[in-house]
Amino acid sequence: MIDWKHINTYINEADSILLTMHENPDGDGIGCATAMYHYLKEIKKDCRILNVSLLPVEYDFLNEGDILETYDPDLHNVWISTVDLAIIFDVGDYKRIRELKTQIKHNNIKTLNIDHHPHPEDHPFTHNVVDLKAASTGDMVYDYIKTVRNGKISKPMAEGIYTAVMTDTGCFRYSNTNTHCHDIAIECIEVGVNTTNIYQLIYESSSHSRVSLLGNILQNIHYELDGEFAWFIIDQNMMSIAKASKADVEGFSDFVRTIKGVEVSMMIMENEDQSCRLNFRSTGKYIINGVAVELGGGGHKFASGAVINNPLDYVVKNAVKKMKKSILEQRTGLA
Ligand SMILES: [Mn+2]
Repeated sequence: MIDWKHINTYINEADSILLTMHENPDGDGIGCATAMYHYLKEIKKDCRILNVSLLPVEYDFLNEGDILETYDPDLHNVWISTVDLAIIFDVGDYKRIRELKTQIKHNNIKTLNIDHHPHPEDHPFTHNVVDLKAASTGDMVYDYIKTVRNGKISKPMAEGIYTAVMTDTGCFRYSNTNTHCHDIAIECIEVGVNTTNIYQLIYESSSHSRVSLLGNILQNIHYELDGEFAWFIIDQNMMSIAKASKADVEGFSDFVRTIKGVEVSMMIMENEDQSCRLNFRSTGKYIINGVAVELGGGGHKFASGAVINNPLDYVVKNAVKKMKKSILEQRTGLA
């Protein structure tokens, strides 16, 4: 059990608090940050949410009052120099906050990591709060707020928490979904969160570019190991033909994983700078974060990823080979 009362002392001691989450943030990171922001404002803390990436448009509804800011050294470095504590949500790997990490170090700011991804024993944080069993980091932020604050959570907090839990459980469908997720959802509905609206804003707002890119990908899925392993490539050429942006590919690996017979899906995406982003999803039969770690990334047992500074051809060959080997080894273990 996490001792949230004790963790609260770190937050109480700080007057000025920076909230952040991994680059290319998803609903969990964004929802945690806004929920915590509304709580910290309520207890009169000086606080700001900064992220190195632009906010994906589908999460605009959480950005009332422009509280989700994209980090800009000219705009923010003076304020950051006054910060006492940085709370980092859902980061998975500390380097994924990019330049903010440099600023935090430069200003000697204490860090509180709140995450449901594994971190090494020799983690770089002042305080490391990890719950691997939590379906989302949003579950943890909810637990914190419920411990330190009386009554039901407020609606602005609930909108962030609901978004976090909904997106990280694939709308309460993935194997990580538990009674706690549903209990949280009940409270969110009770305080007035419009769950249908949030669902539609996030999942029923595909751009034409996204659909066009998806169409291209679906024509070119590679099936291996009797169809249990499905992988696909997105290169820069496909991106430009579809006029797609990075945010347009979110959820593609989840989609490919839903194909009948597929146990593991893998996306290999070529970034603008020629590095490659890998995404792995598993239905639960095979553990896939081992391969992600081998390739320099990390994540959960059944949802993980990596960024590799190698050309696409090399990454495809290497990642496909490693994943096939891992699945075959696990098959032997299962037999
Ligand atoms: Mn998460």
